[in-house]
Amino acid sequence: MFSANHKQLAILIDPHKASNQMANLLSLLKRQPPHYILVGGSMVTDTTTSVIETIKEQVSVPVLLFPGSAAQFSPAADALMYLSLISGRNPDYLIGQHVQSSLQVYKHNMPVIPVGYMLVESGSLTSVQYISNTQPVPRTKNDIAVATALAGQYLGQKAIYLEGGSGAQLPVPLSMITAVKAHLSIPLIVGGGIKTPDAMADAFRAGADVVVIGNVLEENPALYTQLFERLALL
Ligand code: 1GP
Repeated sequence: MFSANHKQLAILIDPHKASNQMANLLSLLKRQPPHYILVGGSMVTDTTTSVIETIKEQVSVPVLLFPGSAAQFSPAADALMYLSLISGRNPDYLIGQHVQSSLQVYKHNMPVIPVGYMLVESGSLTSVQYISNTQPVPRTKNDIAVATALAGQYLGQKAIYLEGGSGAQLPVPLSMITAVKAHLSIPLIVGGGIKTPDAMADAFRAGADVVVIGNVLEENPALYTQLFERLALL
């Protein structure tokens, strides 16, 4: 699904925070669709399926579940990002949540994309760090990031996600993106704290195959048009 051959933009919608702004954002996404829409977040909500259905009524792109836990499974999505939190040492996010959701995946014949998910220190404590009870990779330790990403690839992950955390103060360091990308043969996803077209372009130039943007569009949906137009110039 994800490609290491061309630059792709993914928009993250957190159903827990979905507000009136979502309608504005969806009308922009309908006009100029991104490559993917991710749906998920740290909190469980009963609106995940209805948010996915609303998105799918309006925008014809793959909608991928990006769950914070097994409880966020929804059969309405097109595929499930099966995240292993490989930067952490919490077995619940390495196998426990997967065991809880796998029978649902089977029952609904849901396509899964195994993703090695790596939290990277981003200036302050993030929700995902707090909720997952794991330590992020230190932002100056590119060697640890590379070793972790390679381990994920060798374990069979189909993509690596370098994550600063939603609303991160600082995005993933560009030198870390470049170092990790240089060692991988699977696609590299980067997200967390990317708030401007320039920051998106920098992440792509550093080596990201997919850039994920969420939080800033909840505050300012109109920024999407600038992101889309900037992507076309890369
Ligand atoms: C979070 O990487 C995504 O999981 C997107 O982050 O919400 O900060 O854009 P933002």
